[in-house]
Amino acid sequence: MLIGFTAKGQIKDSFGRTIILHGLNTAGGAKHIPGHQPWITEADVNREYANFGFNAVRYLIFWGAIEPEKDVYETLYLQEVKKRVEWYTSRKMYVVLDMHQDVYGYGVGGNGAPEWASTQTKTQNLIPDKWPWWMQNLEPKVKRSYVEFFKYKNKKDLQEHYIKAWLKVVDLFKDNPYVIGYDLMNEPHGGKIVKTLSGGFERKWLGNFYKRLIPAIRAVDTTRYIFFEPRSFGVNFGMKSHLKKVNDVSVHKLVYAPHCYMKFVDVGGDYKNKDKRALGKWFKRRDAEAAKHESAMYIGEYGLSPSKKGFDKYLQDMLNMADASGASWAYWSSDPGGWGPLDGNKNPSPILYQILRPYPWAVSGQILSYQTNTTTRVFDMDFISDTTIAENTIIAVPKELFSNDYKVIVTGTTNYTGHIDIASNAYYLSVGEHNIKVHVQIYPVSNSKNY
Ligand code: 9MR
Repeated sequence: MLIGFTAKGQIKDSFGRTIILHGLNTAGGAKHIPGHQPWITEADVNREYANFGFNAVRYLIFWGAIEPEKDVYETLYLQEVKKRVEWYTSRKMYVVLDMHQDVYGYGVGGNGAPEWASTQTKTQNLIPDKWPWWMQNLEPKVKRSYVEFFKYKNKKDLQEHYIKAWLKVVDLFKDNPYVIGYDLMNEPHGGKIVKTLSGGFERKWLGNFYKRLIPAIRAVDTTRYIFFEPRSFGVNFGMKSHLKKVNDVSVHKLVYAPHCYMKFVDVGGDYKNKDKRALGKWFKRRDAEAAKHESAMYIGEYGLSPSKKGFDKYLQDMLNMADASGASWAYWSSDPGGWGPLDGNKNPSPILYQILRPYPWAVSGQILSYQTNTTTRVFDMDFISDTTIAENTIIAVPKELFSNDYKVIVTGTTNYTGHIDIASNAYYLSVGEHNIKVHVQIYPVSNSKNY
């Protein structure tokens, strides 16, 4: 039994509605290209909103793109980010800004930190390219860069510049209510393997880094959510995180944002029963950690190749567990082809139909539970109404799945009005009775295209 999400924190929008985020990471392809912008056009964003029923994006940004030379800030880059962020927020989609990095940074063969933020060492490329990419974290020059950054003591300017880069971003978005939060650092890694795996990295270096970064952001923005991640190595697979309780400053608006990549995704074969058990364990651990941090949970990344046997079953199990936990999520990633929900020609891939499902986009009240029956595609949700919130409750109903209309049954009250929003295909519901338990059921009509 997972810890119900009412026992953890919740994400609320500016109207006080409880929101669940479903969307894509956009985009891995931005890491190494000039300009560092993702592949998307505004029409692609609109398709996510109108056809796929996504209400959110995890948008990748890079310290190295913001401050490519020490003390030189690329305002053009930030303006281009802003333009694209507004493609989402003008549609009332929520944006999580993710300060991305893998393998530390550009100076040591990774992405994220600017070149100037690494000490070059003579040791070069001991790790073969054919190994999983994250094994590059074992390169001595990569390890040393992480240690210099997180140890702080001797190279304080690294973290100070990282914080300053964040503040440039915060300054740009702090008045946009649909920018829901800042994901402080993608997949933090401690460099030293033993220190990382045994918990020392999270307990000291990472925790202390958050203690510097969170107050710096709060000094200028007390409204956005701050998304923070545990270490990635091992925790992505389901190991325990050692991060001490993370505290906010003056407000409590934190979201726990771990990633889920089970071993079979990264280094194993097909999806089997034992993987389902491991997945269950991942959720149990992450749920307990979210409760400890008094934070809602956002699975900032999960994903796999559709060529893996059992990928569909895996995604169903994964998303059923996410619904049971009340966790928000972002699929890795939107990049067309490969793992993407769209193929290289931007046509739906088999991934798309597994990750689309109805969900509570925004609820005027307290969500008690929601789930989708993956065989019948029937969606059920219970919530307690709150009429002090004037905005509609919105339930996402992806048009790509429920193309020829759908039916809704509301029980628990007769005092309500509801309609289907033409632009998004979502169901808009307004309940007139306060503090009562409302049940909503949504089911596709029999001739729906993909049903
Ligand atoms: O999918 C990405 C792969 O193509 C890249 O080679 C790799 C290194 O840049 O990054 C992969 O994306 C990862 C993301 O950046 C962080 N979390 C895990 C993702 C999948 O491995």
